[in-house]
Order: sequence, then C-alpha cells, then structure tokens
Amino acid sequence: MPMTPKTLCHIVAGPLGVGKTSAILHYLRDHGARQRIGVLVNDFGPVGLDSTTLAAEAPTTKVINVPGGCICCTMLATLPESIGRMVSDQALDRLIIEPSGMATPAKVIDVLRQMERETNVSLQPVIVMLSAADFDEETLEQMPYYQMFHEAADILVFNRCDQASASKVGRAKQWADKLDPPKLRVVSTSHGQLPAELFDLSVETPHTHEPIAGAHHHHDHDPTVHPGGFVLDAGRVFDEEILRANLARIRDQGIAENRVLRLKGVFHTQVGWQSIEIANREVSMRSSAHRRDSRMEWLTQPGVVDQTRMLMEIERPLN
Ligand SMILES: Nc1nc2c(ncn2[C@@H]2O[C@H](COP(=O)(O)OP(=O)(O)O)[C@@H](O)[C@H]2O)c(=O)[nH]1
Ligand SMILES: [Mg+2]
Repeated sequence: MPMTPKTLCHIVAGPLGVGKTSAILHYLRDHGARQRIGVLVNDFGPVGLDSTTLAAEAPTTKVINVPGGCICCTMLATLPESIGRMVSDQALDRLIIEPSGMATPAKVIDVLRQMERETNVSLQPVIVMLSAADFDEETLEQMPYYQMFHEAADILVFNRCDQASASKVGRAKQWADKLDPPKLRVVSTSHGQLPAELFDLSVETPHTHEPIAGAHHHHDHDPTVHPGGFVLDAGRVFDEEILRANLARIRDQGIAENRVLRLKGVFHTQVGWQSIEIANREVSMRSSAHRRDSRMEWLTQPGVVDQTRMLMEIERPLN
C-alpha cells in the first residue's frame, strides 16, 4: 500500500487574547508560500473575525472557521469531520488548529489522537501560549482554567513579553522550567513571534521503558535513597482501579524490603488521564490535562526499585 504523506497537525492553544492568531499569522507569513497549510480557527463569537483576518493576510492558506462557541463543547462532535475533509481535500502538509480561549485543549487533543488512528494526521507537540505580562504563579497553579492550559502543553510560550518586566519574564521561565513533567521547550516572545523550529519538534514516543533523563540527579545526599522512573507511550492504557489499589498497597507495604518515600506520575487510564502522587503517606489521584506520555518517578529506601519491577507492581492484577 502506498504511504500517504502525513499531515502534521499543530494545536496552538491558550487563554483569550494571549496571541494565538498572531502566532499563526507569523508562521504563515514565513512559511505559507512554501507549504500547503490549512488553518482551523474556532472563534467564540458568531462572526469569525480570526478566520477573516487569517484569510485576508494569508491568501494561499485554506482557512476554515468553526464559529459559535468553542471546539471543546459545541463543535467537538463535528471536529473530526471538519479536519478529515480539510486533510483529504487539500492534501495538506500542515494543519494548524486554534481552539478558542474557552476550549479545553485536552479534549481537542483526544479528538486528534483518535484521528491519528483513522487518518494520516500526525499530532505534533502541543503549543500553549500564556501571557508573560499576566504571569502569576498562584493563578497558574490554582485556577483550573489556567491549569488545563499549561498541563496540556508540550511547548510553553510566554507571549506579551514587551508588556512584562525582564524580572517577570525571568520568573515565568523559572516557574515553567520546574514543571513536572518537563516541557519540551519553554520560550518567551512578543507578538506571537514563535521560533519556527517549534513547528518541527517531535515528541519521542518511546516503546520501551526509558529512564527519565536526569532522574538520578534528584536524590539528596543520602546514599540509601534511590530514584527511579519510566516514560511510556501515550497509547498504552492503564486500569485506573488497579493503579489506585496498587498505589495504596505500595504506600502501606513498600516494595519488597523497600519503602516508597515519594512517587508521582501521570497515566493514561481507561477513565482518562490521571495525575497520581504518593506524598506524606497519602495517595492522591486527580484528572490531568497532560497528554504526551505516561510517566512516573519515585524514591525508594534503602534499595533500588527498577522500572520493570515498579511496572509489575502497579499493574499487578487484583484478586
Ligand atoms: N502588546 C502586545 N500585543 C499583542 C501581543 N501578541 C498579540 N497582541 C495583540 O493582542 C490582541 C490579541 O491577539 P490575538 O493574536 O488575536 O490573540 P488570540 O485571542 O489568542 O488569538 C491583538 O490585538 C494582537 O495584536 C504581544 O506580544 N504584545
Ligand atoms: Mg484568535
């Protein structure tokens, strides 16, 4: 069977007015003439101003507007059809999707993941834009509206740096560099001038267990405390009930002779993506907007627990 070339699909998400359309326009100005690019914009209003601007400024680009509300609610059901039609009619090199600032990016990602199985689209690292001018650690960490954006990001862009002090931009980047799981890139810019290389990055989807890079740098100087970790393909789906029960057992009983001092991860489960943690002898689980891969890291004492053993422990069937 002949291989159809993949249509690289980019999601550019972020709060209302952060600079998403500006970023897409910037990319189109530099690359629109050399590639066949389609843009799917989703204005929250009925008029579709973004698509009008885009169509006017990038005449060689095929722009589709999904009007009236956000992709995540009203349009979610018809999104596969719009994308499918756009990809097959236009034989696109790239498709850029701008969900409205009201949309839940994770839901759009889920649609795209499903479409990857059925069509030739290939979802590229998700770009999320935040405002450097409005940077506030507490808001980003505690308000669900902002959480859903930075959690879903593979690439985090702080835009509006022209309106922020250098120290604020510095704090924003410092905060982003500490996020867990780490982002592929954290960049700061103004007026949506994203470095073009952001559109050429790919998410490595490991099919074997991989130690998390740098995991062994996390331990303090106690030689009896040992870190471990793994990253697994997003396509692997875990059983939430089994995961939860095994985490509780691991918290109470440890693994073999080892105590689990700390453990955290994100998992693709049959009931969605879950962020999990063992901290202060409590197990917690909550839904996460992270979509890139399942991963976990831990600290054990006094011995090492390797990836294979840990995976066996968290997937151990219930009796
Ligand atoms: N000062 C400043 N204005 C910006 C910047 N990025 C975008 N804008 C302006 O902010 C408004 C909203 O930008 P837009 O790209 O439409 O945001 P969207 O709602 O995320 O698509 C527009 O008037 C842009 O020209 C920036 O970095 N600095
Ligand atoms: Mg816009």
